[in-house]
Amino acid sequence: MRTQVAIIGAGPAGLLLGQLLHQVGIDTVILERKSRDYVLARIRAGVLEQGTVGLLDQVGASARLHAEGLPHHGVDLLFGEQRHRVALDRLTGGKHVTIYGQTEVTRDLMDQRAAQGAATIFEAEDVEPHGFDGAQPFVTYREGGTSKRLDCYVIAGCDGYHGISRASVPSEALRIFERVYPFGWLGLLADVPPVSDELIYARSERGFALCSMRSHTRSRYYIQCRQDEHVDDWSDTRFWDELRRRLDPATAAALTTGPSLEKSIAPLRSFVAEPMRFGRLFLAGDAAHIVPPTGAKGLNLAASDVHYLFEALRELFLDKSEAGIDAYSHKALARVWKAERFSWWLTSLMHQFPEQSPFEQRMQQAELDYLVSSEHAMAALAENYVGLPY
Ligand code: FAS
Ligand code: PHB
Repeated sequence: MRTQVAIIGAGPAGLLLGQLLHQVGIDTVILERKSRDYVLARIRAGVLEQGTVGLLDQVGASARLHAEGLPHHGVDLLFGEQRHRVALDRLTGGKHVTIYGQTEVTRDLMDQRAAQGAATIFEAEDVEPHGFDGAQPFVTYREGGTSKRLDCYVIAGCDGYHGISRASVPSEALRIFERVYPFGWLGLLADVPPVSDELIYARSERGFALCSMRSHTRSRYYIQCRQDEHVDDWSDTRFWDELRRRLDPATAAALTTGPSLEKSIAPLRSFVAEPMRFGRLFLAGDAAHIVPPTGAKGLNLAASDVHYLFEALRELFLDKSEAGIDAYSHKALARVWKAERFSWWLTSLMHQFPEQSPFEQRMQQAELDYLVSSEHAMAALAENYVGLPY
């Protein structure tokens, strides 16, 4: 089999890239190691920047998002039992974010791709990129036990942090930058109404908590937990009790609890692999970088990478110019590092660090007090939260 662009991974990055390329007549095949249902069962991000919404508009996969997504014009910071609203729209000249689960973004893109007859091979086993340092790259894989080969002109590695693409690059060609945080996030999804109309990021002596949502009837909550915690040690009751302890009394009293639909623990790390291009292999999304979810940047960075990569590949195939692909890594990394900084900063500000000195505790508190007392500081937070320009 032959295609122009072989895409490894059917997460948001791979699917969005596939649809952008398909729309301008560039042939793609997506190879995904899991089943469609497995991919859709993952509970991940919930906040979309306007740039991400714009890309979904561009590929015509945003009808449900506009019908069901929730525009949010502010977020709350909670500390010292006080809630402080960050007025995103007022501080950014009218920008906002949209609450719409990554699961639904993935579903919409999968459904559109299937309806348009573009090729996605699910449950592709042992996917492996080859020859990307030369002019005839190809990908091997097994489908239903049969070994197959996909010849292509370019390979897009959209296979996430644990994928094969970055792992296939010689280690001497990679520069890795990483910070692993000494805690994780225990997340719970439940069909209960959200405790507030907007998200609440809470810093308490017991640890961080986040009150988020998927709709007016489905809530998503997180509490900071130790790295060595096991989700089986957290009954729903224990989770709800701990969440209440990390909120102010009025918010805790307003909390509606119920049985969990999903509960999981995610590790937190900041990670960047440079560069994001190796000959004819291009990395996009979590395959190249990871952010702690505090800043709601993971999914949105995947989208901006895909925007840059799509423009580069369109130039390559339609204008026969390599200027775009030569500039891709530098252009994508410029935005990646700004989002890494914001995510690291907000994580460092809002979480309890086990080895934190009393001085560092005071620095956190002073920074929060300064933040909510300064229009300029709040504007800086807001412009990063809604998403820096592409
Ligand atoms: P993805 O990991 O989503 O997709 C990669 C795809 O490649 C997967 O479907 C995988 O099955 C496939 N794949 C992997 N190896 C392969 C191989 N060898 N062959 C073929 N296919 C292969 N971000 C937020 O903004 N907010 C959050 O709350 C949040 N929570 C998260 C919780 C968890 C547990 C994780 C892991 C991430 C979370 N993220 C969150 C970040 C997340 O949303 C990512 O940024 C987003 O999924 C990035 O999309 P992709 O780059 O497409 O990678
Ligand atoms: C979520 O709803 O899953 C979510 C929202 C905001 C974040 C992280 C996760 O910063």
